[in-house]
Amino acid sequence: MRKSFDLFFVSSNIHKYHEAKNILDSFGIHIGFLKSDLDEIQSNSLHDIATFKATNAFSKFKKPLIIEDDGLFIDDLQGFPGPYSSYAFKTIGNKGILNLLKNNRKAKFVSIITYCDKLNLESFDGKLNGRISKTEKGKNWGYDPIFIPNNSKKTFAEIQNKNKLSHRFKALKKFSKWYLHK
Ligand code: ITT
Repeated sequence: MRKSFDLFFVSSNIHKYHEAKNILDSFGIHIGFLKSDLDEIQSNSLHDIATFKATNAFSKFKKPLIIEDDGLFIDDLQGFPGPYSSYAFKTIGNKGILNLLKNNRKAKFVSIITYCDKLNLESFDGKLNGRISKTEKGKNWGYDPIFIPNNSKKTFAEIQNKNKLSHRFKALKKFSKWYLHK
């Protein structure tokens, strides 16, 4: 029998869902997945993009849901790819990013989680500082093989505890606190 859920994660990206599910399970919140390629507005603000995505998803599915918008912001590239992280990954990829960098390798990952239901529209952010590695290390999705979180020598793709410290974990922790008391 199909399990029924009170909350759904809407995304085209199954990796984001798997990580969000793992994190939210640890807070006692169980989510279903609605795979959908949501329209995105072009904006320099992850928050505005996330709000648009969430309201759009709610008008499509009419169920309580969360969406996530992420960006990798690289200091030496004035914050690029930022809100364009998905497009940059699909076009120039990790090799293209590595080719653009010289000495300053500081970067941060940002996640915005937006919840939407009939009555609420709420966003929660998570930020994680780190740096871009000199070469790709380890195998995992997206920018994981080139992002080294602060206080680590290993990339996200090489560490075991990504879901305990990531930008996604931080945003979902704030969300969980709110959701469980709403
Ligand atoms: P949606 O359908 O949910 O929008 P998406 O993949 O397009 O899926 P984003 O617009 O949030 O999602 O794109 C952010 C991109 O940043 C994403 O495609 C990955 O390439 C990258 N990214 C985000 N979080 C990451 C993580 O934890 N590890 C590696 N790469 C990540």
